[in-house]
Amino acid sequence: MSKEDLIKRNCAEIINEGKIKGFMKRGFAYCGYECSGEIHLGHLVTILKLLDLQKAGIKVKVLLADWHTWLNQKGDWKFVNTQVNHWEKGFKAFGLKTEIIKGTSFQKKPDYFEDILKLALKLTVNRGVRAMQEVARNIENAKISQIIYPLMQIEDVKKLGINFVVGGLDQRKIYALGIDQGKEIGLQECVYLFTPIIPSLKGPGSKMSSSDESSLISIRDSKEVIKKKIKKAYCKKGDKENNPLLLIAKLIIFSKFGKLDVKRDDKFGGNLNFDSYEKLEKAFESGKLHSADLKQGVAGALEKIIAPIRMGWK
Ligand code: STL
Repeated sequence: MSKEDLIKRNCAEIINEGKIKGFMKRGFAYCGYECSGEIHLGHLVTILKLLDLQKAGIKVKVLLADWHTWLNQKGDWKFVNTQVNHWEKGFKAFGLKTEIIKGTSFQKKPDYFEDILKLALKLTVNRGVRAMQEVARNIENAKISQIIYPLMQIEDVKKLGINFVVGGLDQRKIYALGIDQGKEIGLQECVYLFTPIIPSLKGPGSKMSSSDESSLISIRDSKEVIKKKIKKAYCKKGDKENNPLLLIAKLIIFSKFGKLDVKRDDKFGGNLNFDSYEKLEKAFESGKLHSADLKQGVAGALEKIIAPIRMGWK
C-alpha cells in the first residue's frame, strides 16, 4: 500500500484530500481526547489512524484535552487530573512514538484567548451549540463553557501547527466551524481525516461511549470480559451497517493484522482464514460465517491486540 493510501484508508470522510501529498513532507498530525472514563475500541480507531500517519513518515501529537474535559462537565479538577494521568499511561502503552501534550500546558496564553474571542465575535450561539450536538454532555442545557469548547478546539489546530487533523466523525461539525471562520485567526489549511464511529455493542442507536460500560470494550478489560462482552454483542444477520463486530474487524483487526482467523470445529467445516475485510463481510452476509464464529474470531484477535496494551498499562 502506498503511503497516501495508508493515510486515506478506513476514513469515513476526508476534507482537502488533494492536499495530502503536499503535507506529507513536513506535516504534523494530531488527535485530541477528552480524558474521562475508559479508553475503548472507539479511541483505538483514531489511534490506529495516527499509527498509519506515523508509518507514512508524519510526526504525530496526542492532545490530552484536560480543559475541554472540564468544560464539558465531566468532573472537577481532581477527577480530570487523575484521568489525565491514567490516559497518559494508556497512550504510552500503545507504542505510538508521539509527543503527548496536555491542553492546559499551552492554552493559558493571552494570545490563545484573544483568538477565542475573535472567533466568538463571528459565530452565533446557535451554530456553536449545533457543532457540539454529538459531543456535549447534557446538550439540552448547554452551558456557555460548551460553546467555548469548539472554539478552543479550532485554536488548538493553529497553536499545535497541525496539517493532519484526526478525529471521529462526531467531531466533524466542530472542525467545519474552523474551516468556515479560520481566516479570523489565520488558521492554516489542513487535511481532515474523520474516522467512522463504532456503534455500541448493544446495537443500533448509540455509539461506543466511555460513559456506558456495557457499550464498550476497554483496553483494561480482561480476556474473559472481552469474551463475555463480545458474546452478548448485537450481531444480527443481514444488518451489516450497525454490526459493531464487523466494524471492529474492519477498523481495528484488519488495520492491525491484515487478516482474521476463525477457529471452527471440523464438523462445522473447519477453520476459516480471511485475508481481506471484504471476504469476511461477504461470508457473514451469505451465512457461510455464523455469528457465533465471527464473535469467537473477533474476541480472539482483540485479545491479541489488547493483551500487550493491558500489560504496558500496569
Ligand atoms: C469527546 C470524546 C473523545 C474525544 C473528544 C471529545 C475530542 C476532544 C478534543 C478536544 C480538543 C481538541 C481536539 C479534540 O483540540 O473521545 O467527547
